[in-house]
Amino acid sequence: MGRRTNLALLAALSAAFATGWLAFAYATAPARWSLVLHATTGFAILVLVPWKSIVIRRGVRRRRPGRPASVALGVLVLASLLGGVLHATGLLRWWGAYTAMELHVGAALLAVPLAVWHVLARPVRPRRIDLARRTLLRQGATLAVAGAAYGASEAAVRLLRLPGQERRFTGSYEAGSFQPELMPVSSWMFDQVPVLDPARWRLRVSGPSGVREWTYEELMAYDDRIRAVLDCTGGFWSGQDWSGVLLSRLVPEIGAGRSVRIASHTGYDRRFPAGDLSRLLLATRLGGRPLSPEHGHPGRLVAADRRGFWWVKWVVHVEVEGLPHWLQLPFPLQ
Ligand code: HEM
Ligand code: HEM
Ligand SMILES: Nc1nc2c(c(=O)[nH]1)N[C@H]1C(S)=C(S)[C@@H](COP(=O)(O)O)O[C@H]1N2
Ligand SMILES: [Mo]
Repeated sequence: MGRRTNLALLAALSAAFATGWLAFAYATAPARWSLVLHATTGFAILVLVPWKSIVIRRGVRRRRPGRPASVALGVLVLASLLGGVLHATGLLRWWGAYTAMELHVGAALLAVPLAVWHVLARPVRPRRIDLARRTLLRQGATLAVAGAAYGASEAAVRLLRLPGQERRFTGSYEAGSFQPELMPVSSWMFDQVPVLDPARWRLRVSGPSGVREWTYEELMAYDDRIRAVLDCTGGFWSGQDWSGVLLSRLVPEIGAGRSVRIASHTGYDRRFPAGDLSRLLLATRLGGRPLSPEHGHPGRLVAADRRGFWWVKWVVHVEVEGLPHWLQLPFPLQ
């Protein structure tokens, strides 16, 4: 019994972790489906709590070494669950300088090494009987109860008109749309805002056909416009009017299979497929005004339909490469 509870917990925990990141990878419909699975597997952990508490009581009596680490794991998983629910309901969206979503993901990340240790230090061997019909039915029932709990939580958010009803399909909340001075400023993790001198700044465009350096003034002469939503994985979205120059004007025709790496002054970078160039804007203006340092002055990328972490700020380099675009970490490290 305890064994199967632990295995079910392992499955739910892994699924919640994977689907959370999957949702972060999209700014389109798959984000919604990932989040339905995510919330369901997240709630499944709560459904398993009564059974797990039996395992815990037994384990605590045995006084196994490393018990504080198991307790810390419990605290972090519960903190993550709480952060997720606070974000989704909108009951508490900020905790000091951090959003509930940042705490949600931060606690989950901290829990990973403890969870790996816990499973290695208290191994549970799967048995053939775990695939028996009765067991699968029980796991299915756990998922069904979790799904119902999620459905009920979404219904409650609407019925009680909690702020969560305003969320976009990615779970993000609107902030400062078409009011650039109210648009939140965000970094993926640790990047600091550099202040760059536009007179000395250059945009270096390089590829097989050579290198061309553009000045700020030259780029400001363009007025390609895009209205787009920046949807930050930190939990906010903001619609704005951006203008600047489409990358397809700066980069000569390149074959499919090639990719374009957009790099920041800070070293932060993302790689895009060649086919995206005509939809990627190197923005020099937000709402008709030059960018502020925080929003990427002198130039930042606008990548409509991609999550905020693709919108590289303080761009200094556009580099055509022979590498396929998917040959990069799915998320930045900086
Ligand atoms: C949400 C995730 C989990 C939390 C918060 C958690 C927490 C705990 C705690 C507090 C204990 C009792 C103290 C101790 O023995 O250190 C414990 C025991 C145990 N856990 Fe977990 N656990 C989790 C998931 C898992 C998973 C995924 C497995 C294995 C696949 C597992 C296997 C065990 C085992 C075998 C014991 C010892 C039972 C005994 O000695 O009688 N746990 N867990
Ligand atoms: C310990 C692992 C995790 C658990 C147990 C968990 C569980 C949950 C729960 C219960 C919710 C609330 C759902 C609702 O009430 O609608 C939630 C929301 C959310 N989680 Fe997680 N989560 C975990 C890790 C992650 C990670 C690693 C990410 C992203 C990388 C993530 C992204 C999200 C997002 C975007 C939401 C908001 C969904 C919405 O507002 O509709 N989660 N999570
Ligand atoms: N160089 C650089 N560009 C970056 C980031 C970063 O950390 N470094 N963060 C990204 C993330 S996660 C988001 S959501 C947007 C935020 O843009 P904003 O500050 O203009 O709202 O910038 C993106 N561009
Ligand atoms: Mo972000």
